[in-house]
Amino acid sequence: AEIGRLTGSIENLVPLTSGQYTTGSLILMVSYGAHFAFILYFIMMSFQLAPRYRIVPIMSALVMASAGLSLMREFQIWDATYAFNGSFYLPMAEGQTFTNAFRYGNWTITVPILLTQLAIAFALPRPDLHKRSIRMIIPGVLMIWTGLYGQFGETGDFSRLNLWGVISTVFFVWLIVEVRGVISYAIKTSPSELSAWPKNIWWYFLATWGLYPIAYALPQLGYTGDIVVVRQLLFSIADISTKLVYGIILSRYVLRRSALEGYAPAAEALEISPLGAK
Ligand code: RET
Repeated sequence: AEIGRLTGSIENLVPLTSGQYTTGSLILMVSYGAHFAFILYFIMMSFQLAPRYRIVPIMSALVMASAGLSLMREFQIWDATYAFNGSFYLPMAEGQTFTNAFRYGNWTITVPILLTQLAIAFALPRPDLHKRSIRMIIPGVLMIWTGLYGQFGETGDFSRLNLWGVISTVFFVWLIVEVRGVISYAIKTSPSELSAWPKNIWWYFLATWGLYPIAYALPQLGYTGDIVVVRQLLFSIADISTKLVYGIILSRYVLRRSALEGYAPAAEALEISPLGAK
């Protein structure tokens, strides 16, 4: 257990029952499977959109590939970390350790994409698009890196976890203010039929991005197998919500917007048979 503490992940400290081990494997497997499956969905979706919005689902496809690979890696190290001793799954039995740090590394790629995607979906004009995106990306990346550093403290006395958690939260609040700026622009400029969308996306953003700090803080409730599994579950729910479902929502928004702005997709996309059309 002393060596486990040095690894900075509670996964390396507690034995799991076979139910907990299998549930953890399942959660990670479903997560990467879902992300990979939706790559194709988002690519196909792009064909239905006006050219200026096509990049929105394409960015989701990139996020799916990147997150899918990272989650597959988490699945593999989960698998390699635990060894069955006849009654329990013991961590580090073969010297392999678990870490959630790869997740944070992956967010460094996906979070800037997700934020830029929002600004493009809401059709910010050029100079604003760049300025606003960068203003969201800077606090976003600082939030992740301070949290990455802090999460190694989850096996200590929690002072490092909490200090860097608070610093990261300051950047999160700054990010929220910047995102609100983009949402306010979208409320003003969305076609009136779609004016409810930015407001709903705002609440959806807060509810789903807010799951990550809960997962970060969870080890403070105790070093138990249930906490280990519940945290992987929370991360997975958050991942599927902030990337996959978020991508679907933004794609649906730009699909409607394409139509309202006069874009007519090709006949086959509307499922009109060339023979039936007069
Ligand atoms: C940390 C550290 C503790 C404090 C806060 C955090 C916030 C993390 C967030 C992450 C979002 C990640 C996304 C990934 C998608 O690929 C870093 C856990 C506030 C909000 C959306």
